[in-house]
Amino acid sequence: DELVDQMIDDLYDGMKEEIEEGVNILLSRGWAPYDVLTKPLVGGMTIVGNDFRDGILFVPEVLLAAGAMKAGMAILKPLLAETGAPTIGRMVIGTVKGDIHDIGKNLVAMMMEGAGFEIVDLGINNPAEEYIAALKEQNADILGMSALLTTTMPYMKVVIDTLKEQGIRDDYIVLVGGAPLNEEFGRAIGADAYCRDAAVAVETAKSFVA
Ligand code: B1M
Repeated sequence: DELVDQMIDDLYDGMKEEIEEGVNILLSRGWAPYDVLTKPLVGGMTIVGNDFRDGILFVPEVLLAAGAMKAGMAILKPLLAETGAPTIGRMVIGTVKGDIHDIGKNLVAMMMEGAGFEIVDLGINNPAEEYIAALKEQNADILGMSALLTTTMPYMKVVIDTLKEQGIRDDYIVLVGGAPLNEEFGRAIGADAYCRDAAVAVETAKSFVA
């Protein structure tokens, strides 16, 4: 699709308005919101990530791309959350301490909301105390943690260990996700499940609360 290719280029170049326009055009052509999210937006961000890794793009450019991605997501959010599903559980979600990546976490929050979960979004850079206070205050069922850096993902274990020390680990379903994680890591730190992407997070959360 020509427009999708154009949007991938526009995302790469951080062209916020063009992304908004492209999202609206795809929707008007009858595209499902989830496909608009995954093909041009997540697809574009994958290319940005590769070039960032390879030293072709730098933080300022990546921030612009992230801004364009967020603008597109803002249009899709109400559509993804529009299922009218009854509330099936409450999740506290946030990115771990030391980590400021929030696009993936926002996407998970959005899709979970669409599936009927109530979401308490703690944002980025969360210490264990922050998660735990929110879990208690909000009487949540699920804890979701996101990490995008190999240097911050071990902090997830700190949070789980703190829950254990307080004797409340088993009061919550703990789901973890983020690009550098895998199944084995999830098991090793004592999470209930690793979620590869937002759709898997929804399915996994549903399977636990059902
Ligand atoms: Co950063 N960054 N970044 N970055 N960045 C990565 C992660 C990196 C892989 C890029 C690279 O080198 N290829 C690399 C990490 C390398 C490593 O750890 N081994 C990296 C680096 C090094 C850094 C800095 C250290 C760079 C620097 O300053 N020198 C710095 C760190 C700052 C910090 O956090 N302390 C940094 C900064 C930034 C920006 C600020 C410029 C920007 C973030 C903007 C923002 O988030 N608001 C940024 C971005 C955008 C990226 C990449 C390009 C894209 C991340 C993203 O949004 N992906 C990323 C490269 C990459 O991942 N390929 C990169 C799209 C998103 C939809 O996917 O987040 O994976 P993702 O989420 C998925 C799944 O992982 C899963 O579901 C989501 C949806 O399907 N998931 C969950 C995620 N969280 C979940 C939680 C769940 C369940 C599933 O809970 C239940």
